[in-house]
Amino acid sequence: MQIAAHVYADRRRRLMASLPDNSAVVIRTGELSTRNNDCDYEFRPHSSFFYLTGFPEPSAYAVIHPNGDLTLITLPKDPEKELWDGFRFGSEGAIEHFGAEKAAVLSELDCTLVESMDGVEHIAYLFDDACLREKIAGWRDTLASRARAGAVAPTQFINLANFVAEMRLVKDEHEIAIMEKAAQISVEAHKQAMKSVCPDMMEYQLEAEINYTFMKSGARQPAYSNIVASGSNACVLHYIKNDEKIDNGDLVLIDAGAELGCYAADITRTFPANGKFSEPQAALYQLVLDAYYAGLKELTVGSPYEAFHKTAVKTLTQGLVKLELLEGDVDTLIEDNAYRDFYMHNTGHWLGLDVHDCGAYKVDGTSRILEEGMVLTLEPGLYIAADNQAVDEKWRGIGIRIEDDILIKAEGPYVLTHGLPKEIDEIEAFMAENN
Ligand SMILES: [Mn+2]
Repeated sequence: MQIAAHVYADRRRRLMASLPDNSAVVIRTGELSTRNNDCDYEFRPHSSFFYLTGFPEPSAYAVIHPNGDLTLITLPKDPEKELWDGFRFGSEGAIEHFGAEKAAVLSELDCTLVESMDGVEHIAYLFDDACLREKIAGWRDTLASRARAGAVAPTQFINLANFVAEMRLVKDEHEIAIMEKAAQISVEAHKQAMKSVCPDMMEYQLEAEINYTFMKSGARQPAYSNIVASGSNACVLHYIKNDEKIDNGDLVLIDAGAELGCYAADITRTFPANGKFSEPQAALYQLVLDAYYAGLKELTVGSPYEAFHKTAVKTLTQGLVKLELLEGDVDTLIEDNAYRDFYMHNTGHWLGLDVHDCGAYKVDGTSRILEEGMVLTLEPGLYIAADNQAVDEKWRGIGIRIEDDILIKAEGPYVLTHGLPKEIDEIEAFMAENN
């Protein structure tokens, strides 16, 4: 699923319209990174670079000129290198397939950028790219040193981050189509895990079912490191070792999503290794599910971003009091963050090219208002540490999270990750039938 070159051109036009007059954008995708010795990790483009160009190769730079034209600076065509490492588009390919008006190769980077920046007042780049910052300073110095020859160096530097983030926050129809596909591949993977789990298998053996389904379904890799956490490992929020044995009676928490066309899905399900929730597991699970539904209701156009988290926290705190895991007045407990012993993360995050996608959560100090086309996760959870002596023994070591990907639509929240069991009886019936 590829997005057509004219869609990227339109994004560049909109970006330039949001920047001051006589601005140019400079952005790079980054380099291959070494795993060990002469082995590299597979390259994955920088998300904002990819969003603006669609160009997939490492080491590339892009300049968007004040008139909206694109110059791509890429690795050169090189038959010897391509024999070993694979195809490169080169300058001709950059123009033909990616809509660049001009192209250059990396050996021409400095002269191309000095020429591009001459006479441009504002340079917009990502301030967190320290390597690019240093290069831009060098190109500026070169122009300044040529002032008597008529060169004009830029005087203003703008952080590109917020401008691109505002655009990436609202997904277009092409992005939504890819994200729903990534979501549905991930749904299949979680179903496959529920079908395949059995006590005594290793967590990574269950993870294999996830990766197998991603790849078989057309997604080359996960969007982030899979979490397959059995028993109290589920209380470690970013548990990715996945190397322990799944015990009979454990809950298994799987947080895994496929990446497709550089877009992420992000799903968590928690289910019993033996197909049947114990009573305390079911009580906590139902509470998390109640918080999920309470949060879902707040995911509507015009609602402030913070509303669904607040609602989820309220539901969880009420339930924790009812289950006698907390004691006291609900509002006071919320004010005192008492729930944080059991619920220490937020109820969601933006989702897109990055699993924790860009986009400010607050605007002018207040919570952002949800708009049609925004995509976020809804992921309430509860985590009772195995060594928590303050609670009844039956709760200890239970970790639960339920996470779906939600598209904000005019008619209400749309669950991109639809079709994956999450009710207790639904999960138990699905596992009884398929496991
Ligand atoms: Mn998430």
